[in-house]
Amino acid sequence: MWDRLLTDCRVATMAAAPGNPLGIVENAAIGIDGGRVVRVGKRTELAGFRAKEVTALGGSWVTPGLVDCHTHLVFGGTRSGEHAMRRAGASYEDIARAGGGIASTVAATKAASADELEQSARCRLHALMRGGVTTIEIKSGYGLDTASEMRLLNAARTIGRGEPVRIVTTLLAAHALPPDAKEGPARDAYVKMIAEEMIPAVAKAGLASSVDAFCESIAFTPAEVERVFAAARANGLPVRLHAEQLSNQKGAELAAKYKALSADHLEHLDAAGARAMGAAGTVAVLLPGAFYALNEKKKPPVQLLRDAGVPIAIASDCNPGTSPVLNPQLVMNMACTLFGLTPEEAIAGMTINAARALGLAHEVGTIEAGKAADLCVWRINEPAELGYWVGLMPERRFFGGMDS
Ligand code: DI6
Ligand code: FE
Repeated sequence: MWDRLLTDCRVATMAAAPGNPLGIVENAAIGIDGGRVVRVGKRTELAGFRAKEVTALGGSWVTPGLVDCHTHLVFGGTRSGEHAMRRAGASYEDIARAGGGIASTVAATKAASADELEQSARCRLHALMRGGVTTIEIKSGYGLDTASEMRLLNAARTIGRGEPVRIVTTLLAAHALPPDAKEGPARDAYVKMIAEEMIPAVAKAGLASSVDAFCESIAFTPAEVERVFAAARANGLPVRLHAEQLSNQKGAELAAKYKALSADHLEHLDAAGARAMGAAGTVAVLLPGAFYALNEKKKPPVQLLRDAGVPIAIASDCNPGTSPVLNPQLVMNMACTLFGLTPEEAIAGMTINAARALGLAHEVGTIEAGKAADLCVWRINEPAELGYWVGLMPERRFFGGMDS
C-alpha cells in the first residue's frame, strides 16, 4: 500500500518523449511512497493500486516542483539606492568602480547579525517557495574571507531546516575582489587563498556542492578563474561560472574545459562558446531578472544554444544588486518575453534543466518513478500558461509527497 495517490489530474512530467516534449499525461494519477514518486501514468493504469490517502486534484495540472538553480539569497542590507542611480544613467561598472555594487553588500553582510541574515533570507526564501520553488541553490560570495564565506554557507543551510524545500549551496568566493586586494600581490594572494584555503576548508566541512566564480573585466580574469577551478577539481567539487555577462571573456570555453555543470548569464556568448558548452554537456543558465534590472540590450544568443544542443535553464539570480526578483513566474515570463524562449522551454528551464545545472537530475526536475515527490499543482488550462501569467501561484505544493 502506497502512502498517497494523486488522481484526477493532468501531468507535465517533463520527461521528454518524441512528440511530447513536456511528457504530458492526461487523465493521470501519481503514486507516492516514502517521499518518492513510485508510478505515474493514466488513472486506468494505476487503478489496481491502493494508498493510505487518495487526493483528487479536480482536473488541475501537476508539474515538478520548480528549481531555482542560481540565487545569491543570503546577504545583509539592500541596494535600492543603486536602482535610482541606474535610472539616472550609471552602469554596473560605474557603480562597482564607485565602491557600490557587490562591495557594499559585503560590508552590509559583515555588519548583519546571524539573526538578521537568516530572517531576511528566510523571508525571500518563503516568497520563492510560495511561487512553487521546492529546490533552490544559494551561493555565498558576500563574505570574501574564509570565515565569512563559511558563515554564509552555514546560514543558507540553516534557513532550510524544517522547511519544505531542498537547499543546494555553492561557494562563490571568487565573486569580487576585497577592497584591499584589487591589484598586485594582494590580488594574487586573494586568489591563492581561495584555491589553497577556502576551497579545501569548505570541501572538508561539506558546506558546498560546487564552486562558482565571476569571470569578468570587473571581477576575475580567466587565468584566475582557472586557478579556482583547478583547486575545486583537486578537492572533488564540480564548478559553475558567471560567464559573458557584460563582455566576452571566453568564460564559457573555460567552463566547458572544466566540464562545468553550468555557465550562467551568457549575454555575450559567441558560437565557439556555445559549441564548447554543447560538447561538454554544460547547461546554460539564463538570468532574465539581471538583464531586466540592468536594462541590458544584448540578449543571450538563444538560437546558438539551441543549435549547439545546450540545455537551457533559467533562474531568478535573486540578489540585492542586479536582480531583486522573488517570483519564479516572472522569471519564466521574462525568459519568454525578453529572451524569446518558448513557454515549453521556460518550464523545462525551471525544472529538468535547472536540476541538471545543479547535478540533481537524478533526484528532482521531472515526475518519474524514483524521484522526490516534489510537485506543484496549478489551476491552469495548459502548461504554456506558466510562461504567460506573471505572479500566478500554485494552488497546492507537495514536498516529498507531503502537503506544504
Ligand atoms: N553577477 C550578478 O548578476 C550578480 N553577481 C554576479 O556575479 C550580482 C551580485 C550583486 O551585484 O550583488
Ligand atoms: Fe549571479
